[in-house]
Amino acid sequence: MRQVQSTKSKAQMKTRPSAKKAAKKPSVKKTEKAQAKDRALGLLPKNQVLQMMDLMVKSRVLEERLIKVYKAGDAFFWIGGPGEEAFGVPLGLLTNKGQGPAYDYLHLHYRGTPTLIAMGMPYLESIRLIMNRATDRSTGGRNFANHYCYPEWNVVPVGSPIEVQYGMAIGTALAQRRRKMKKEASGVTIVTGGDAGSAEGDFASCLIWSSRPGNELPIYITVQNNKWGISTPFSEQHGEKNVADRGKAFGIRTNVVNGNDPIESYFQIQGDLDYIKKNTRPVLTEFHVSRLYGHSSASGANRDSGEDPIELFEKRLVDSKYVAPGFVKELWAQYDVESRQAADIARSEAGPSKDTIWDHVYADGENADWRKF
Ligand SMILES: Cc1ncc(C[n+]2csc(CCOP(=O)(O)OP(=O)(O)O)c2C)c(N)n1
Ligand SMILES: [Mg+2]
Repeated sequence: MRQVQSTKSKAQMKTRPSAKKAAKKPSVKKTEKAQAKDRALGLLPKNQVLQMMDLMVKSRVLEERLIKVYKAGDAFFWIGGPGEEAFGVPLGLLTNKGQGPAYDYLHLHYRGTPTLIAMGMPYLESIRLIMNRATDRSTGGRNFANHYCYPEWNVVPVGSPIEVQYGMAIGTALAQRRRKMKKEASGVTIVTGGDAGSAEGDFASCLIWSSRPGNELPIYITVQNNKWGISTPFSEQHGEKNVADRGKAFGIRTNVVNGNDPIESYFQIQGDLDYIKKNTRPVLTEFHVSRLYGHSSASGANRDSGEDPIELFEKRLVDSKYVAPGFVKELWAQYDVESRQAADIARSEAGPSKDTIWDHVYADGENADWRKF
């Protein structure tokens, strides 16, 4: 079920690094390329293309607000997904959102904000999490930025140890396979994670468990390859050309796509999910994405080099006259105001009290506090 959200815009303007300076005259080759891209845009209804642009900006503004919150001393740590919007937003739009195995499960890592934004998460909920407020609905103010948990949308708690989500995802996928075999309504399990984390055993376990002959799982294994694991480059760690190639040994359908192109991502994700639902078999797709603010606040959270999927998409929309120049700047300013207001609200709220430290550690709080054994 796709979530359709309206595109709002206000006239307030905010200064942003200006769009690419006046270009040289495009060569014939470049013009042909631009036309080819325009044709790709036309594959989706215009309102959906604009909705995607809107959500990508909405997500980026939130991430930049989270970074400001951290830098202002209102949070201990930031980690997030600026640069992954062209993958995360289509994923959120295509997820069948709901609670229980009849819907899709999301086992996300800490770069999942674009997906949550596309699913309808309000700014305030993300900002309460990074500010560790008692009102934080994901963790009660007890975890890092971007460690979301939305039981009613099957967004299982994001963990800090990397890649464990690939092992956990097997569980929901197995439950969904069993339902499917009984002809009960059943969704798909979706897991996201980084390239470096694919070196962990959990990733290998995921490939093995999802492809057991006769017991193949309805699981969408995705890797967001930003070519870095903190400060270790992909090129120095991976003998395999693509992370996705590892799936081939298990007979898993694999793909490598440009995750900085929201249209390409959209159709890839849509096709992959359709295949998984139809065949009850896994797919492994690797999305090449950018990491635009470094690893986390631990490395400074400053703007880094790299392709910006929002700038690229904006240029395509302007070139094909979907939006006027300045449209994105206006949108940006509107969301910036919204994000500042949300931060002001969260700042005024209290942190968790010490008597809540054991809440939600075990089901129903049973035996949670070892001092009361
Ligand atoms: C099990 C475990 N080992 C190490 C770490 C420290 N750590 C946090 S993020 C990270 C790098 C992850 O890189 P990648 O999987 O490519 O994801 P990215 O951060 O690039 O999105 C590491 C090593 C951790 N959190 N958990
Ligand atoms: Mg990485």
